[in-house]
Amino acid sequence: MLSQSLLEALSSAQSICVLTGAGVSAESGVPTFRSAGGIWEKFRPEDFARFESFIRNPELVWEWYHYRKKVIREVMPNPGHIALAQMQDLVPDFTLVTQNVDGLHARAGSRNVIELHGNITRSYCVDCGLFAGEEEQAVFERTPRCKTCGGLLRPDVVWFGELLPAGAFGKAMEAARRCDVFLSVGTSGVVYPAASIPLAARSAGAYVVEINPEYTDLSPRMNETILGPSGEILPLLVTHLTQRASHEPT
Ligand code: BV8
Ligand code: ZN
Repeated sequence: MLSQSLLEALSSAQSICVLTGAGVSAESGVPTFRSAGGIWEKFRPEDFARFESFIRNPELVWEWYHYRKKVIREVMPNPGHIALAQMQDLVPDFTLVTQNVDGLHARAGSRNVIELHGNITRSYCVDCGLFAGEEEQAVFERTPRCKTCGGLLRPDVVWFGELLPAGAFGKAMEAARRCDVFLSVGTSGVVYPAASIPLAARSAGAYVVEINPEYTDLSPRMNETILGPSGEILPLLVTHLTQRASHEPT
């Protein structure tokens, strides 16, 4: 199933970097944004994931995030998340970068995940900046308010036109530039600057593999695209890396 060139690249890889998008959570039952049936079909990304839209109609934007938080509470990590959590212990240098805000990588056991677009389980006050506690999160008020100053709470995610968390993008680019194998998993590659990370890996000489049931905007720039669901493909890579580990001199 895996190409000879990928098997060779994995056999000698000391450093692996992975970028994931919404597709890696699809098999857990979390709707993606842009593939058929994705949530963006009802909610256009540029309209909903934007601060101006939020201030204009916080209730409507919160309705979308309450829906997504509810979905995320009810799902489990899938074999793709679990494979990435296993992979981190099979090479000396492993970095997982995600565009997802669902926290499923950490729930699967991945450590030090670089969350480029924030995390939907955290909210903070737009006026005083204070983060809301878990208990405040639990209440699905239509427009949650800050307990300290009464300001509007917002999800701790990166909206269009907003900067990524300080340092996150730089750390991701460093990992991409030093890795031997780069995996771009479950992302349509349309949102920047995240989509430039696999391209940086490619130009730095990594073997770059895209894992997605469909071709994407990035496909022509990859070393190869494996057309399949990440929940099936990623465990195959882990099997190969595990076999390699068992043959290595201890
Ligand atoms: C910034 C909020 C700079 C969190 C999101 C013109 C050209 C280029 C860029 C721009 C431009 N105009 C503006 C920009 C910049 C803009 C941008 O990229 N726009 C795009 C749409 C053109 N980017 C920004 O604004 C970023 N900030 O640039 O700031 C700056 C500089 C100075 C001063 C101020 C600012 C901020 C970007 C973050 C936006 N936030 N969401 C949330 O609510 O989630 S974007 C949203 O899309 C999500 O965060 C998501 O993570 C992201 C990417 O989507 P994907 O993860 O790829 O998901 P998608 O559904 O698209 O694809 C899923 C894929 O999975 C599909 O390919 C499908 O085939 C596949 N799949 C399905 N099933 C499976 C599968 N794969 C594997 N297995 C399966 N089973
Ligand atoms: Zn406040």
